Amino acid sequence: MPRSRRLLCPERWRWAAALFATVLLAASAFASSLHTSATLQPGLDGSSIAGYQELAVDLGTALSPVGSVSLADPQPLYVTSDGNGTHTTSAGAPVYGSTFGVALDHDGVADLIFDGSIRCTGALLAGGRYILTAAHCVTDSTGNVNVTNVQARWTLQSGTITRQSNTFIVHSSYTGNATDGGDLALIELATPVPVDVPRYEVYTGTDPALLAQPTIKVGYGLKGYGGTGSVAGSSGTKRAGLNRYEFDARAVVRAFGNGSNPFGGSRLPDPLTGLSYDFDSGLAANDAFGHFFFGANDLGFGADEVGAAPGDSGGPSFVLVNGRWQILGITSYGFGFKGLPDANPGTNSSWGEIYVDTRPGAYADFIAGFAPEAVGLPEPGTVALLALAAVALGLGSARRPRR
Ligand SMILES: [Ca+2]
Ligand SMILES: [Ca+2]
Repeated sequence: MPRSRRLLCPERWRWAAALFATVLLAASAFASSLHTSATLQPGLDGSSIAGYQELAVDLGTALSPVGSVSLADPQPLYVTSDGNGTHTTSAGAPVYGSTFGVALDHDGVADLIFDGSIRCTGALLAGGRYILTAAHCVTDSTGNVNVTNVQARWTLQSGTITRQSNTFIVHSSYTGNATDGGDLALIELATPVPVDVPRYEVYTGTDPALLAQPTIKVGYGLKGYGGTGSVAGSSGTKRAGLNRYEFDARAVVRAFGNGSNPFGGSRLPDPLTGLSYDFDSGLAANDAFGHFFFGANDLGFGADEVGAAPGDSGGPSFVLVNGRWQILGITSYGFGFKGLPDANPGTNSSWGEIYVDTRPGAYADFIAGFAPEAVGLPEPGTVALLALAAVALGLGSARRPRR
């Protein structure tokens, strides 16, 4: 008889194992609560959500073709912008607690610098070994990895933590054109970052009402003002603001392409692999969805409204799910127009533009292969320990003959 099973037979070992399992579960519960019990602090602006109403994301593909529209070229985006230089964040100061009742601890959102020069944003996933970002941050236009190194930086109240990595895992469906969908990648870290860096889970559900909840977008991209757009050379400061998804990206791309991809892509994105939002000024004239799609009139979050700009790419949009902030989208690309509703014609992160985020929950199986804890599955080590504890408690098939 194997020694391990013999050891587990006596009753005293069962009690010891039960105690061990209890301590294990308690420790695990404590660990997972560390980042949700942060002291609530005032939100960035603390202002109310202007014009917020309960909506559902339109999950259908029934948007009418928009006909002939002068689209500005899409731009793979890299951060978040709004009023010029506003919405900055501070380490150790969770945001929007007064708005949502639960503040977002954004300290786990990393500033990513590839090969010393290209900036994107990423979110540390539960488990502490992987950073979720956009595929276009690490690939060329054919989808092949074209960077060799990244420095990830998290700024905490206690100081700055950096990690280098040269391991990039791009989703196999990514073609190199963000408008095709599949724009997500993982950065693998050789060692987990310290547990005082917050880490996040991905929302894997598709409840239309939840997909349409206000999201907090976080990124290190260019600053700017919605009336004019982004300001070159101004990235590197972490900002956070609000927006909300209104449509499945497939429906939007299809409508603007009158049935096919209008951006030089090779396909329409798969259903619900992306989500789309517009950047509202609060005026009907700049309401992009309201302009093109009958009934889609929503004027945004007023001073809290943000759009994405270069440097925000890969950055997370968080949604509140049962009291926890989870990642609903990651910044992928946007496009403007050569006239209204675009406040400053061209794709330049001005009001009246439309953006598309990847929905990582659509790629839960991919993520689970690396960071299972991030999609609600126990990490492998925990599975092994819990299985051991279950066997110890006599819950396992201890009498099953060994092969
Ligand atoms: Ca709108
Ligand atoms: Ca524009």
